[in-house]
Amino acid sequence: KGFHVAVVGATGAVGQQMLKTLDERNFPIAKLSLLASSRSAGRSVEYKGEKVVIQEATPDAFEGVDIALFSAGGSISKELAPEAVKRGAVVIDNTSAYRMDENVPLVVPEVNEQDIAKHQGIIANPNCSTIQMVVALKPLQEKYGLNKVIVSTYQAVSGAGAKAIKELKTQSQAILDGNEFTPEILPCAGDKKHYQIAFNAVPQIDKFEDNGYTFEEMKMINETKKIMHMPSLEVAATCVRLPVETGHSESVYVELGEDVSSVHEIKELLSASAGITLQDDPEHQVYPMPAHCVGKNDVFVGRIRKDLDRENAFHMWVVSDNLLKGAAWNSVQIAESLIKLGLLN
Ligand code: A2P
Ligand code: 11C
Repeated sequence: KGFHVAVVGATGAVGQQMLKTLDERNFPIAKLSLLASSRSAGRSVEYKGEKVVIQEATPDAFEGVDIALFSAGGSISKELAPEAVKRGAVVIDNTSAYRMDENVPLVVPEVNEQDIAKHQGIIANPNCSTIQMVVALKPLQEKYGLNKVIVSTYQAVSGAGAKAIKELKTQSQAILDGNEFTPEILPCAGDKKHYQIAFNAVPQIDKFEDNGYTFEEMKMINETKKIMHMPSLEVAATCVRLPVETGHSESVYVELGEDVSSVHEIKELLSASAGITLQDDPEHQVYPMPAHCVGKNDVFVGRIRKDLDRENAFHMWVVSDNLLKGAAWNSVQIAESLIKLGLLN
């Protein structure tokens, strides 16, 4: 049996990875609707060797759809996700539009798969930098308890979409050629000023909130508490954009509910946990790096070491492909869980 699947934002950086992931997983698709803006309507994209014509995303395009994977920006999700639900689809939304809504489960299958059962039509896929961190935190929470997390991120431009990838490339080339250029997209397409990303590090991802944190930082803080069912977990984040095309990296400081008996025990725990690959061998210079994680579904963890001052604290380095586990793969995993849990008609 197959399902009618719609991909909204099919031409985007995440949408393209969704198609690749659906294909690789051999997802049971009876019919595939690829939706984007009117600019792309009529163009065609290949799926499993067959041409699929892109349609404009309109309410009626969701007629008969069973599962709709949204990744076309928050305003499109706000406008069209309810229309899809009205027509009987289950929406898996990869934008921030509904994540903090009480009636919407926010799901990372390795962490809180059972929350899917509470859905009322929409299931939210968390922010990419949140997902890879909570995958690494979950086994620690279960075994030792968690008191506090402080994360600093080193994020790739593909998190900001296809236009940001292009900006990094053209800007890098302009600098190498000694040509002038005008930053237009990063750090945040909707903000007033734009800065050079090539050969730079920019401590702003998304807009600033009134408390001095950026929206990306607040997403990491609030989403982590919701996914882990730990409203009082102490979390702080600093999010930085780097001239990396794909693969977010994070330095994570963790305070556990008990003293760390040995780093070896933490390494064993993480390497045996779902969705995690441990790459941690300082003697042989083995640690995760974005260039090595691109195209892989797992979350890679390394550089695990005890804090030198606090007995219950340690540090780790967490890397993952932000377009896969951070977006497309996590969304398709949610869809697979829906089927596995018998939650699709
Ligand atoms: P399009 O290519 O037609 O503009 P990215 O995150 O890589 O920038 O991709 C954004 C995705 O969202 C693209 O697939 C884009 O389609 C889609 N999109 C943008 N605006 C709209 C819109 N008004 N309606 C439907 N899809 C949209
Ligand atoms: C970035 N984390 O790297 C963002 C992209 O809320 O789904 C993901 C935005 C989101 O720019």
